[in-house]
Amino acid sequence: MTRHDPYPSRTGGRAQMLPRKDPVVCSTRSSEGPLSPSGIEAFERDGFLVIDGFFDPAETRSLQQEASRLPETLADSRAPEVIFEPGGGAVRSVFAIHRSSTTFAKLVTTSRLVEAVMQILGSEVYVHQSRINYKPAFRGREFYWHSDFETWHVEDGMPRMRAVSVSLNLRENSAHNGPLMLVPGSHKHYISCEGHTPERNYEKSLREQVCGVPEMSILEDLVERGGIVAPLGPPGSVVLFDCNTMHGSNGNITPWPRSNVFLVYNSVENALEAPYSGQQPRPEYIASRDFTPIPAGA
Ligand code: 6CS
Ligand code: FE
Repeated sequence: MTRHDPYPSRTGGRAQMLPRKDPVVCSTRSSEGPLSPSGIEAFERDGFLVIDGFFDPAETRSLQQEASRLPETLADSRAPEVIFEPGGGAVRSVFAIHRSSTTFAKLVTTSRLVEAVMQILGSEVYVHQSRINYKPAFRGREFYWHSDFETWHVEDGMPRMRAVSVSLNLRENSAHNGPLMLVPGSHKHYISCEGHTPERNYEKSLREQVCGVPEMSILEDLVERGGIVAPLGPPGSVVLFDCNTMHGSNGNITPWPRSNVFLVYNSVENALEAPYSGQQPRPEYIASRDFTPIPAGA
């Protein structure tokens, strides 16, 4: 029997905008946790919430140091978790940082972070993915517009929209160095993409995304409705965003790196299944299949 796909994409059909079928905030715990009612309301409406000064300067500095050290310890061994910029030697991303570093292992269990995510998702959570995006000075390339959920559904078998991403600034995000841009309200639509997923797509997509890219007329429509927001701010600020919020970022030709830590929490009630592409699952360092909940209050 073929499995019903609530969010078809890259199935050879035409690009289209479909309605979201899942709640953005699960009401069961939405009043219990560190987020205020207006914060929850903004997250539900816009698909993201910015919290300035979430980590203090000392905490952020130690995370920044660990982030600069990480590629040196891993790059020599040609670890697959280290992704390089297209056509260059600069490190673009390092994946599974909570597995290779005790500092980041501790970071993912930060209780006020986990509690905020649990408040939104209404259940216990586990870490689906973690990475640092370095967006290096002069050579950091763009991240084209995409919904993370579209990839996680098609390539990792994430069944429903019930995951939250955390982007933590390790460096100042200014208007110049390719800050994260989000489209408010876009999370309420599922953008089904054209084409089919090539085998081992991640070997290319993590450097430059070609597949799972929304059609331009649909992007135009989303931006006409919601506009574009680029939260700017000093190191230590955090953006919580829904797994289906349309986002991207420009390249960085400035002398200032725009590094950020990216952590994805998925509901334990939304554990990964077989990828909807029908292909082999992506490796564990990109999409974890260890669904052990993070202990609350760690
Ligand atoms: O393929 C992925 O899972 C990742 N790719 C992008 C461009 N963003 C989210 C996610 O980290
Ligand atoms: Fe993304």
